[in-house]
Amino acid sequence: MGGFLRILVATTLLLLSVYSVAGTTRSYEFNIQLQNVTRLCHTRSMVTVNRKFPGPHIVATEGDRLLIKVNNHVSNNITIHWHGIRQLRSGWADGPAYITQCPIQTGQSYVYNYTVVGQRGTLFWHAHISWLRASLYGPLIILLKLNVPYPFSKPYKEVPIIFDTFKLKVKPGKTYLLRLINAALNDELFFSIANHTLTVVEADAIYTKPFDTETLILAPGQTTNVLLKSKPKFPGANFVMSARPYVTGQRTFDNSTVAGILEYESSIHMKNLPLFKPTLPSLNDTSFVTRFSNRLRSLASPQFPANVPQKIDKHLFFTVGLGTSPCEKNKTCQGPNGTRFAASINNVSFVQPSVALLKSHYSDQSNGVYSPYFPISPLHWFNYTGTPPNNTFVSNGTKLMVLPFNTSVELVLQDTSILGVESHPLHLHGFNFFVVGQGFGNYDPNKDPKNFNLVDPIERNTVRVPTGGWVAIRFLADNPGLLINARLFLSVGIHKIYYVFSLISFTCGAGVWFMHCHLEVHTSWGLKMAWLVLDGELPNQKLLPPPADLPKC
Ligand SMILES: *[C@@H]1O[C@H](CO)[C@@H](O)[C@H](O)[C@H]1NC(C)=O
Ligand SMILES: *[C@@H]1O[C@H](CO)[C@@H](O)[C@H](O)[C@H]1NC(C)=O
Ligand SMILES: *[C@@H]1O[C@H](CO)[C@@H](O)[C@H](O)[C@H]1NC(C)=O
Ligand SMILES: *[C@@H]1O[C@H](CO)[C@@H](O)[C@H](O)[C@H]1NC(C)=O
Ligand SMILES: *[C@@H]1O[C@H](CO)[C@@H](O)[C@H](O)[C@H]1NC(C)=O
Ligand SMILES: *[C@@H]1O[C@H](CO)[C@@H](O)[C@H](O)[C@H]1NC(C)=O
Ligand SMILES: *[C@@H]1O[C@H](CO)[C@@H](O)[C@H](O)[C@H]1NC(C)=O
Ligand SMILES: *[C@@H]1O[C@H](CO)[C@@H](O)[C@H](O)[C@H]1NC(C)=O
Ligand SMILES: *[C@@H]1O[C@H](CO)[C@@H](O)[C@H](O)[C@H]1NC(C)=O
Ligand SMILES: *[C@@H]1O[C@H](CO)[C@@H](O)[C@H](O)[C@H]1NC(C)=O
Ligand SMILES: *[C@@H]1O[C@H](CO)[C@@H](O)[C@H](O)[C@H]1NC(C)=O
Ligand SMILES: *[C@@H]1O[C@H](CO)[C@@H](O)[C@H](O)[C@H]1NC(C)=O
Ligand SMILES: [Cu+2]
Repeated sequence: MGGFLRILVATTLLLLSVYSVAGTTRSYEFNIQLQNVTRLCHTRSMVTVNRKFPGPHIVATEGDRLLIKVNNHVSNNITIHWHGIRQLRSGWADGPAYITQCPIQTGQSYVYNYTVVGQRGTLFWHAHISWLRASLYGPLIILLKLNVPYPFSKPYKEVPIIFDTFKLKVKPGKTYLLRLINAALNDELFFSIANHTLTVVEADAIYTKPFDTETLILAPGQTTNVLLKSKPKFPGANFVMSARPYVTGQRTFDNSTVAGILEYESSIHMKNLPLFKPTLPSLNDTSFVTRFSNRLRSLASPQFPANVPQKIDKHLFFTVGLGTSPCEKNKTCQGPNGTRFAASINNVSFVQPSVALLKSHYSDQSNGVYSPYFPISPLHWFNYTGTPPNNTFVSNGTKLMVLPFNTSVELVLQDTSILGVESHPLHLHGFNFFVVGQGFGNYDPNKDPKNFNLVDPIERNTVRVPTGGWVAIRFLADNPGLLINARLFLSVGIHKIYYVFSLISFTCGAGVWFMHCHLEVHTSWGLKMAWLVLDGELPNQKLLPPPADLPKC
């Protein structure tokens, strides 16, 4: 990456100015403070944003720049992640601690500065360091540009629902858009409203082909927009809205049912109305979950196309699952036979570095911080979902998968049976991906690709690796970079070609994008890795320089 002269052909400089005319700047201030919060009869002191729990709503319109100033007034280190935001060229604002930034330490501030490009819908924000997202989270809602309609009829009202606090009062004969966010630490959730059918229209801020269902399933990190049509007339009843976990592995879980109430507004005040409760699938109803996942399809309309990569440059196969590490001396560990619980991807349990990976790459100081050789497949074949190997130990390291700009990737994520099969919601930062196939047992590279959906697969940022199964995803590694809208390009009619002579200095940009299980317990055991996507050739395919206030380690 030394200093040498490169000749670049750039056809896009003018386009950049076309893009930058859009949007306004919206500023928010997050004061990280302790607050006593009472939940389920217990008062606890919690780390909060602006003494609110859940935290404030961030609302932006597609094309806006967001400036969110985070002031840390607590003793914990803090970072905030904008879950699902692509962060084109602004990787410094992504948030995972020691991946794209050092933590904001006590008394320090950092301004997250990014533009929302080509995205609209429901996302959320949360802390991305240790377990702090337990209390630091809130909705992030991207509104459509003025005069751009929804691809479904306009709802009467929109309601964000994060499962711990929800009460809903509706009028008869109206359509409501519910923005459902699963911000739980460790629980996938079923959700249902008694006597009401819901129409799914969006998942992870991507429009879906609408479909009706009584029950939804959301993994931690997933969001879903649904339309709720209220009954045409006052029903003379109240309806329970329930959320309850879907459980696969053997670990302990919170088996309680969170309930809210759907009430109808009425001119007459009525007491002792009957209360109806929904019937939820059983805690381990994997066949419901599979059917539901298979029904999710991208809208794939001319306006909102599904640009599924058709030609693949890089085929990758990652096992994901649990394992063990030796217990440190003089410690007691909870794992089997006195070992320590661990989790890994391709048998590499991620070791968190003590400096931020993005900065160490950018300043060419990555020696000894990470290895660029993340394995493209497991080192040894084993029957991934059959009888597990006797040796459950994992290896460990800080390894990155390096991709040249614009690599099209197909990644198969395979669950393992080591210490038991379990569903793992994998979240990829910096990208949406298409879920082209899934199944149970071991992935078969000869048979399974024949059944891939390359037409209208669901596009999302978090996908469940089925318990004892596999999922195949595809994405284009175009980040850092700016999406070039070809139609806009033609309609604006710019045909100038710029020859840019640029001296590449000793610094070199990239995107460093975290990928991890969104069950916090598995992340803490090491079920995580990072991708390093190199800058492209064009000026607008490069990471911008780090902001001056980027925290230091
Ligand atoms: C929380 O409650 C404790 C005990 O009542 C009190 O000492 C503390 O000042 C309270 N903290 C806040 C931030 O209100
Ligand atoms: C936000 O980032 C943009 C693009 O790098 C920059 O021009 C602008 O000055 C930044 N704003 C603040 C307040 O840091
Ligand atoms: C709600 O559903 C229950 C069970 O299916 C049914 O018995 C009841 O009549 C329904 N009530 C209303 C108000 O729709
Ligand atoms: C939830 O777990 C507790 C304790 O393990 C148990 O007593 C209770 O029966 C469980 N409840 C349900 C609904 O499974
Ligand atoms: C689900 O749980 C029930 C009750 O605990 C059990 O009888 C059943 O075998 C389980 N099903 C699966 C597929 O694990
Ligand atoms: C472990 O504990 C023993 C006895 O308490 C002590 O002598 C020894 O130094 C400890 N070892 C380490 C590595 O801390
Ligand atoms: C624990 O030890 C027993 C006996 O040595 C062995 O059979 C078993 O496989 C071990 N379990 C794990 C998870 O290593
Ligand atoms: C893997 O294990 C499963 C379940 O025990 C078994 O049905 C299958 O035949 C095994 N596959 C291979 C290739 O050994
Ligand atoms: C595990 O250990 C048992 C007993 O030592 C042995 O019979 C078996 O073949 C081993 N399994 C594997 C997969 O290596
Ligand atoms: C994982 O790596 C450890 C340490 O190198 C090794 O002992 C173990 O056999 C490996 N497991 C698998 C499934 O490859
Ligand atoms: C990495 O693996 C080695 C060898 O098993 C172990 O001693 C060490 O504690 C592990 N490091 C971490 C951070 O888990
Ligand atoms: C906070 O982060 C800094 C920089 O990485 C680190 O040196 C320090 O130990 C951390 N403090 C806590 C309480 O984790
Ligand atoms: Cu997991």
